[in-house]
Amino acid sequence: MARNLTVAAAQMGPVAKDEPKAAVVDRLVALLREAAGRGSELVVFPELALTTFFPRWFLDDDEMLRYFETEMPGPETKRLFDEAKRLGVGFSLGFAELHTDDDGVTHRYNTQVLVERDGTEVARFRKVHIPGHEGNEEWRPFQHAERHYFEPGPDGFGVWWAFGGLVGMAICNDRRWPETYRVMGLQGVELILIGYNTPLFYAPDPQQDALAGFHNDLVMASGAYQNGTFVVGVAKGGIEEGVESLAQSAIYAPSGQVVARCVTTGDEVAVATIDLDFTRFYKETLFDFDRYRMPEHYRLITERRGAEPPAE
Ligand code: ING
Repeated sequence: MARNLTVAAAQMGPVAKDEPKAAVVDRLVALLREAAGRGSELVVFPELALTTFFPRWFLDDDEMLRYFETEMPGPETKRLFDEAKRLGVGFSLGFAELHTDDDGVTHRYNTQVLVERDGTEVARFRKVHIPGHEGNEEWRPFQHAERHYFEPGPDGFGVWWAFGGLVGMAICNDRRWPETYRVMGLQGVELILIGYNTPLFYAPDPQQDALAGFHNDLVMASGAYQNGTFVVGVAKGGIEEGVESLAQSAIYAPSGQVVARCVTTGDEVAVATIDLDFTRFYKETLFDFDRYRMPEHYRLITERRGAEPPAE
């Protein structure tokens, strides 16, 4: 019996530094409505979807805080939540979160929220791998100062029953690390939702620039294949405040194949109806963890890996 789910990659083009949040929310609502009109039940928005990618500058606290949300939904984003509920569509949304914990400590996270079709919040994921640098590095044509703005999420990678299956989340740089997929794979994940903002110029090693699209597909397709899960990767792309970022949002099957892909660098919806039971063709054959990768195998592999080099 198929467990069909129609998902949409809701890619965004650039968000200008001074673009009013109301105008950005208008764009998100338009993408949501287009996706719903094409039968989507779950719409995936990019990382930091509400604002320009502000870590490209080194801002002082006052300037920075304008880009953070103290509540989600808040006064400016509530209409996105209301419209999704009215349409009976769920979504995931990336945003900069100012969170005060039970001890009264305020944290700054790069966050993605998952909302079900009835409007209930399923979960919040806070980005684990915070890339870039902490200080203002004058040698760079633009900053990637995420480590100045965000602290790593404290909860790692979880999975949740939603949309008829086991759903997990990751954000941008998380998608490059194998642990991201494996930790969720070991929890049986069937669908991973990822937003990203990826500049095409990588200052520490510009040789990688020409491989940006290849590396993007490589990590999400292999993460999908090696863990028997669907992966949805959604960009905020195009030339944003003078910085060109990768688009190429796509939906990947557990086979590693691309099921649907955006073809522009702007606001664009790519939709696919996926069968979550298709994951079983990989989870119950090639990648049957219980059969082929028992816990003791990990001990053997790690013990061998620690071997010392032979004495000179
Ligand atoms: N962005 C980038 C990413 O991992 C980056 C950081 C840029 C890595 C360019 C490599 C090359 O896609 C975020 N926001 O994590």
